[in-house]
Amino acid sequence: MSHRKDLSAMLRPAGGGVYVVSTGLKEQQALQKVIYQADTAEDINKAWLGTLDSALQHQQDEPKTSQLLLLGVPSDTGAGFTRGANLAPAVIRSYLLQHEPDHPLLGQHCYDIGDVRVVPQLLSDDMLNQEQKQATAQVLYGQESVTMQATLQDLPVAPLDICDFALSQFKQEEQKSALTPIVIGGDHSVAWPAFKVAHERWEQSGKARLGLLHFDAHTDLLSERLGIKYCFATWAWHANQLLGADGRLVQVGIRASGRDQEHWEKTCNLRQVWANEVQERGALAVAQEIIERFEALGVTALYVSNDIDGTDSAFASATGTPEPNGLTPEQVDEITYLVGQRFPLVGADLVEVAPPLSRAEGEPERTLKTASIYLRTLANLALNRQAIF
Ligand SMILES: [Mn+2]
Repeated sequence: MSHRKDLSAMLRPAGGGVYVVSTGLKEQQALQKVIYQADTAEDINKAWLGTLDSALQHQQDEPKTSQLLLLGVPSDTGAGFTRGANLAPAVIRSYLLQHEPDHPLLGQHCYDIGDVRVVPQLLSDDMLNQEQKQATAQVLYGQESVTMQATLQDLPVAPLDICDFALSQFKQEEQKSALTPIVIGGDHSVAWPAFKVAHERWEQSGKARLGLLHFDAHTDLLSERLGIKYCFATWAWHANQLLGADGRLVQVGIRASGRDQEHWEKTCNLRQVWANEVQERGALAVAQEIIERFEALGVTALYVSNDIDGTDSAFASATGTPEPNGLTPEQVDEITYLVGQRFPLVGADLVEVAPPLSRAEGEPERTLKTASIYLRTLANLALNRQAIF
C-alpha cells in the first residue's frame, strides 16, 4: 500500500493529534480507549492502523456506495484572538460517543483515520526554512520504522501541509463513488488544504465544478494577514482565487467586518448573505437563491466550510471569536441541507469549535451540540449523495 507508512507517521490515532507528554495524557488515553475499545496503547495503535488500511483499501475495491473519511486537525496556530480549537477533534468525538452514539461519524460508513500529528508551533511549511523543516522531519519521520516514498526534506511537517498530504492519498480519480472527507478543525486555516484537495480532485481533473458554501461571522477574505499567507483570515481569499473568483463562493452569516458587503462582493466577485439578510428573508429563500446561483454558474458539486462562529454566540460561544446577532443552528442547518440536497457534497469542514473557551453557563456542551447537528447533516448528505459521474 503506497503511502501507508507515510500516513501512519503523519497521523495519530483519533484524539491523539495534540502532542502531550504528561499533562493531558490521561484524558487522551481515556478517550482513545473508548474510541478503539482497546486497553493498551499498542492495541489502540493496531485498531487505528486497521481503520487506516480499510480506508486505503476502500479505494482499491470496486466502486461502492459513498463513505466518509473523518480527519481531525488539532491545530489553532492559524487563529487570531483566543485559542483552544486544537482540542476540538478530541472533545467533539468524546461528545458524540457520550451523547450521540448513533451519529453517522461513529458509524460503520465512516473511516475515522485519526488526527494530523500537530507540532503546535508550526502552521504551514512555506513559513519554515530548510533547517527547521529538516529538524522537525527528523524527529517526526527519522525513525527506522518509516520507509518514505519521498526523501526526508520533501515531507510535510506543519499541520496544513500534513492535512493536504493525507487527504491527497484518498483522491483517486478513477473511483466512481469516492470517500467524502469531513475535516474537523482546528482553526479556519485548515479549510485551505481541505478545500484545495477537493478542488484538485474534482475540478482540476475535470470531474466536477465546485460551489463553495461558507458559513462565518467573518469574511476570511484577506490575501494576507500581517504578511502571513495561510491563516484563519485568508483561506477564503485563496479558495476564491482557486475558483477563478467567478462567483462560486457564497458566504452566509457575515456580520463582523471592517468593510461592508458591497466592498467584498465587488472586489472579490462573490455573494455575501449577511446575517441580517438571513433574518429578513428566511433560510429557505436564501437557500433557493444559492441553488439558483450555483445552477447558473454551472456548479455540479458542493464543498461546505462551516465556521461555528457563523452561528449566533447564544448557540455556540465556545469559539475563538464569538459574535452575537448571528444565525440560528436551524438556519445554518436548513441552508446546508437544502443546498446539499441539490448538489452532491464532496467535502466539508467544521472549524473553530474551541471547547476550553466556555464563556457562558451550559458551555461548551451547547457549542458541541450545535457542532454535532452540523456534522450529522454533512455526514448524511455525503452518505446519501448521488454519484457524480
Ligand atoms: Mn472563519
